[in-house]
Amino acid sequence: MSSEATIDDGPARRELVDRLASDGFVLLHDLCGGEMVKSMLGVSRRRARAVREALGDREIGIGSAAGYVEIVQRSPGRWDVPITPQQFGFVERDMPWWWLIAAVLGEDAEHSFSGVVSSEPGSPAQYWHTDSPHEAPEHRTAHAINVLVALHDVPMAMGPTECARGSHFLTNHLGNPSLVLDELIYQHAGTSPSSLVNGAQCRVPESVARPMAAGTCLVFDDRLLHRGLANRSNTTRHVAYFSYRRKGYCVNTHFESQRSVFAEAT
Ligand SMILES: O=C(O)CCC(=O)C(=O)O
Repeated sequence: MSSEATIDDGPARRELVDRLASDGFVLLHDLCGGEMVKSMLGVSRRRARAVREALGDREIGIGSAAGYVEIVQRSPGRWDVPITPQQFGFVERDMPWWWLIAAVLGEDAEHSFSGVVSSEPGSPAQYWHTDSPHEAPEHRTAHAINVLVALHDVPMAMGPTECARGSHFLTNHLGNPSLVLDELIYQHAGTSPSSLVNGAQCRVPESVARPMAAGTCLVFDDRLLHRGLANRSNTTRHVAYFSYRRKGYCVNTHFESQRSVFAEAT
């Protein structure tokens, strides 16, 4: 896959910045070392266990508005538990991907969300979606970037994240009146790489999903069409995420609920 790379300095980094702009994603192999990954996995498992215990057997729907501050079910069996960089034990600007965030969003980029997404065995593939809307009818540079970190090896059977190459150029509902914003940012069965080019002269964006070795990072533009694939293995898949925004960008479709599992636990 052309969006894979290892990083040295200067030109290699420049190429990754350019590829993130053109493809909408890059895959960075071995970016996080074994100790870092082990520590993140430990923090993630402990936090997810505490939150799931507090949730107990209460029903929780799909999507951020139906969730809690501490947990959202993104799709059936796919749980998003927020964890701050501090809880992970990190200094934000020391993260091995920070240079890429700063190159795209600026040195004053802000952390917006982070946590772990855990997909249970049997959880189905998500519908294709974006994470936030375009800001203007013309194509602008990214306003938000996500970093997904494989916390263990994620073979295809465990359902890595799939990306539609270059689709961030096509998800602009402000420039294309045939697109419905809610069908892009909230998961919707009718949204797919081919639905973006319905009736248009351009090619359907290529769908790309690759196995991820522990410590590999997938970095993608918030406006890119992507989805978590089905977990067909017998083990829960854990992927940490770190989301960043350009200073001043404040649209939040990610965590819309105000209620706490701990406040409501009896
Ligand atoms: O689980 C994944 O691989 C991606 C999750 C995701 O894109 C989401 O829940 O918005």
